[in-house]
Amino acid sequence: MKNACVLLAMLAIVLAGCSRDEGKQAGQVTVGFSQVGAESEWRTANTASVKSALVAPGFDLKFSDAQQKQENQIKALRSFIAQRVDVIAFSPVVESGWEPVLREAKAAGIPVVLTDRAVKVSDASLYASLIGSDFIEEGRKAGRWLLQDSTGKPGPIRVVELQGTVGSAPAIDRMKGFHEVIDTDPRFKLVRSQSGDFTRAKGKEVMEAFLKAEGGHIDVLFAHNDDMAIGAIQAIEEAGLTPGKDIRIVSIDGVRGAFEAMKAGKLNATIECNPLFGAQLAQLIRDVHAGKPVPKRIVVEEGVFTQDQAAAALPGRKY
Ligand code: GYE
Repeated sequence: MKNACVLLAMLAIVLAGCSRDEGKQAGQVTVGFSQVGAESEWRTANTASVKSALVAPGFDLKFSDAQQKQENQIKALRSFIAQRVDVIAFSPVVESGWEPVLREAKAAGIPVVLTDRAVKVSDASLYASLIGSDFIEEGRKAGRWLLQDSTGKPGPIRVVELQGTVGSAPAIDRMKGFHEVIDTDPRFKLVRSQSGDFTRAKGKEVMEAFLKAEGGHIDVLFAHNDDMAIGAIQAIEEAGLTPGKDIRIVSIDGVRGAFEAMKAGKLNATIECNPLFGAQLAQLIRDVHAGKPVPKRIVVEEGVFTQDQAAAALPGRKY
């Protein structure tokens, strides 16, 4: 079979029928990567970063998009196990419900690397490492920015919150970090908090409902990502209010759209969440595959940006 394949290649005939191993280059690591979806600008940048790092000849990447559904991710993971990839990497859409499939991977001897989002499992040996941001700290940074920006302002300060995907690590942790900070100041009143699933369309829809329910009496919006904030900005404008002034807005990610909104005075601050860890992930996968010891947690470094910095920072932004 192998000789037959070589012959076919020499004759420039399509290599249909040859198995993966026969086509694989020596030392190449086959990686099954299951991505959350394409719900946000952040995710698009993350996918591009991962895809550009996991390339031949070092890697053979099998990429699967779960369209924000856990059942799709579980199916993808099972198919990676059946194909006997060398390493599985995935960004889990939600935190819970992974134990059975992770046990299957472990039984098959396939190491798993988590990217971006965490899982809740009782046995930490079910994954090798998690590379991604500290979402609790991001929530705290948003809270600290709000406290500082509210210096001298009288209470009550009416806050609404657009949460990310229900049950996802960033939604749970950002909420936790933010409340940890603002709950120390009795001027802040959380009047509404609901999921906008990390998308612009839902962010707009939920903000419309908030504005209606509160008769426009909202002072601050905290959105768990920039895309939802951008959707909400539209809803605020359509309601005849001025985003960034009538309603101060802080969100998370630091995508280009957020910098543009800040430059236009419509968004007040964004907390950076860096999606460009493809190269670091590639190294991590190589190490895991080689059986080297790796840190259980790799935290991506990030900052805070405000309106006054937006115009200067925008040209240098890479996502
Ligand atoms: O903030 C959001 C995306 O998991 C950090 O998911 C990621 C989040 C990011 O949809 O925009």
